[in-house]
Amino acid sequence: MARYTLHGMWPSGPTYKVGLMLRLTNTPHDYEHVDLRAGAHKADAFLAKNRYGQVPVLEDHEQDVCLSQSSVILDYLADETGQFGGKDRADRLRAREWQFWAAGPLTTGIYRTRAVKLGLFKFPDDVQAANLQSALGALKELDGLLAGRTWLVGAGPTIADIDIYGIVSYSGQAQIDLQPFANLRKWMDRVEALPGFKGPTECLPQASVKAP
Ligand SMILES: N[C@@H](CCC(=O)N[C@@H](CS)C(=O)NCC(=O)O)C(=O)O
Repeated sequence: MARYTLHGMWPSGPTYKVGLMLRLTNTPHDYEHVDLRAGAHKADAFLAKNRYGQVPVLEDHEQDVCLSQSSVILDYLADETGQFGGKDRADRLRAREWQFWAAGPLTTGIYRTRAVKLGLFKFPDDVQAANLQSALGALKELDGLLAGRTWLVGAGPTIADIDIYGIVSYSGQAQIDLQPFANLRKWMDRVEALPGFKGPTECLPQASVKAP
């Protein structure tokens, strides 16, 4: 058995963030598909791993811990793998700032707009319009903050880049045009050039898989 098991579902953006981190750090792991449609995430066995009844969950069999919340999982894996954690504590705290920032209107705006476009959710028209405005406002802010920067924190890629890429990369499925955001598009190209990179539609298996 691999040290880690990622419990998730392939269309899930937060699961993708963790899958991407595991790929970029070349970390062997088992993958356990959680059938949300069948309610597997609300069954006692899953709730014992994650009280919130959501994917993703990362199980570390060596340390006997189960973690939820994709941003926390990335933080944990940065420590455990020694990769993408920044060069010092100040970098890590900056990365955490970005992750908390991204959990606001960027996440709500993009993921909810995408869910509507994919027919997974319905919102009243005014709520849908507000979600789109949230996404566009946050994307504009991000694009401005990326001016003159290669990565979000310091001189190299960190969990902040992986986390935020795992949100912004669903803009296409949300039918949000990134053309006006040139800094953002160049930064996305840099993330996509990292060794081991896989995009949101190819990173996660559609069924459970054991590590080779
Ligand atoms: N803040 C969480 C969000 C996780 C989340 O929303 N997961 C969704 C799938 S994308 C889920 O499990 N939804 C089922 C539910 O909430 O009942 C994270 O970043 O991990």
